[in-house]
Amino acid sequence: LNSFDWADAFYLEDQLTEDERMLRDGAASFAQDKLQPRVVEAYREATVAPEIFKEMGDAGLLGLTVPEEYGGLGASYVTYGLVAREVERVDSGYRSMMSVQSSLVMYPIYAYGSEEQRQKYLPGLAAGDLIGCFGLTEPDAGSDPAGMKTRAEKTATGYKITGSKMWISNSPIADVFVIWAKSEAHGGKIRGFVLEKGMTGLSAPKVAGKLSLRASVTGEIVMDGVDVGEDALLPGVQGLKGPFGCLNRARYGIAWGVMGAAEFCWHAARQYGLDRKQFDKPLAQTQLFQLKLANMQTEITLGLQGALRVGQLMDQGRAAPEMISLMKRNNCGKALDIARMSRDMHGGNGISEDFQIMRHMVNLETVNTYEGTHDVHALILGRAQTGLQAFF
Ligand code: TGC
Ligand code: FAD
Repeated sequence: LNSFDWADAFYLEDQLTEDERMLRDGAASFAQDKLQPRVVEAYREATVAPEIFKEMGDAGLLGLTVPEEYGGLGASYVTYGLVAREVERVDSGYRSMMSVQSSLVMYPIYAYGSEEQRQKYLPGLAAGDLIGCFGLTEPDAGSDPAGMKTRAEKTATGYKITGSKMWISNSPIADVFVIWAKSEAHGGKIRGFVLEKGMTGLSAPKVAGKLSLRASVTGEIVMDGVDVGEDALLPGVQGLKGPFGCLNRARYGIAWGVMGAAEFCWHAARQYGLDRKQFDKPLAQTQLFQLKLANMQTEITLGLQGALRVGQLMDQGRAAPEMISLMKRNNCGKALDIARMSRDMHGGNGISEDFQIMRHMVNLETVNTYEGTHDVHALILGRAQTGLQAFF
């Protein structure tokens, strides 16, 4: 009989290259040594911790897929996913900090930016000396970003940008703001601009009262007639496919990341069930407990395998956005179910910060919502198979 590894049912390890395993192991050590010891307090206190970017940069975790000449590692998308899984095994907020910087700030500057913009920003962002944020969502334009009101008006030397963005990860501590606005000079098309902290009219107040993703700071971006030069425009893209090109990458990373959070919750439930006795036997010896563990193992095994497949297709340049919607939606929804189940299986201890399950559970509520809600991704998949769009 072939052996069965309960924690790696389909031998995911065998399907990775040596480089992928090596970079993954480095990220796992970083996450456990540097992030895990601070997360419980950081979450409770909602600590703003800009120094984490520098630590991530030193560990080589920022802009992994960006070529080495700009400070990245030129690594595969599979590696990027594996790293997201290790960081989110600790906390979704830390993975969020990393994925915004990598997929939503470095990627558009690399893919759509001029050579000057690449040279100016990418090395500092890769090192974590600069912190980036990505402003697409607005108070009245979330699932429907085409409804954005932010405008770029042409001036003699560049543009004047007016509008406000809402729910922006990292914005209160950001140095570099990639923002999306409708540009009258380009027929009202959506264009990307790179703004910098300290520009007149630019501010980024923190969103207070967040009960989820508390280890990652979230803010607004207020642009009150911010004057920028022509050099702030990202020249290489126009239309919604600009921001969506970035979202494809971040959503893909999330599909892996949430499996890390789910694995944490699953392993914790298994161990708790082995350790805790009720009615004179371990909880893990009851049928209901084992059914829940089997469901968790099944969903995580399938979720990881699907994420790996999409990553390999991305590395081959063959991934379609719908594949990413399928995995982002499935894995976020399943991870949230698993976290809720694990919370229940821990009984009263499940609500304690010490057991860390409820933190993951509450974080996953955000992850299921941002980067396209669970239902919005269903509509993307529904449209792809019927040819009928049901958004409006
Ligand atoms: P639609 O007509 O479908 O498309 C408009 C144009 O965009 C192109 N496009 C894509 N291009 C590349 N990749 C994709 N995934 C693309 N999806 C669409 C499309 O080809 C078209 O191009 P063109 O040249 O023909 O104009 O647009 P729609 O307005 O009907 O869109 C509907 C919908 C629902 C699919 C879309 O708007 C959507 O996905 N909404 C969700 C919004 C969202 O995901 N927001 C995320 C904000 S960022 C964030 O949450 C960061 S959290 C990060 C963290 O902390 O980790
Ligand atoms: P809405 O779009 O108003 O949706 C509300 C509900 O209606 C959802 O259940 C949704 O599924 C449903 N719904 C919407 N449209 C339809 C429809 N046509 N049919 C059926 N149901 C529908 N954005 C950024 O740009 N940058 C960031 O860095 C960023 N970070 C974030 C960090 C956090 C902590 C959070 C919470 C959000 C962040 N976001 C960011 C914003 C995020 O992407 C949006 O919250 C998300 O896209 C949903 O938009 P909304 O909140 O306006 O909800």
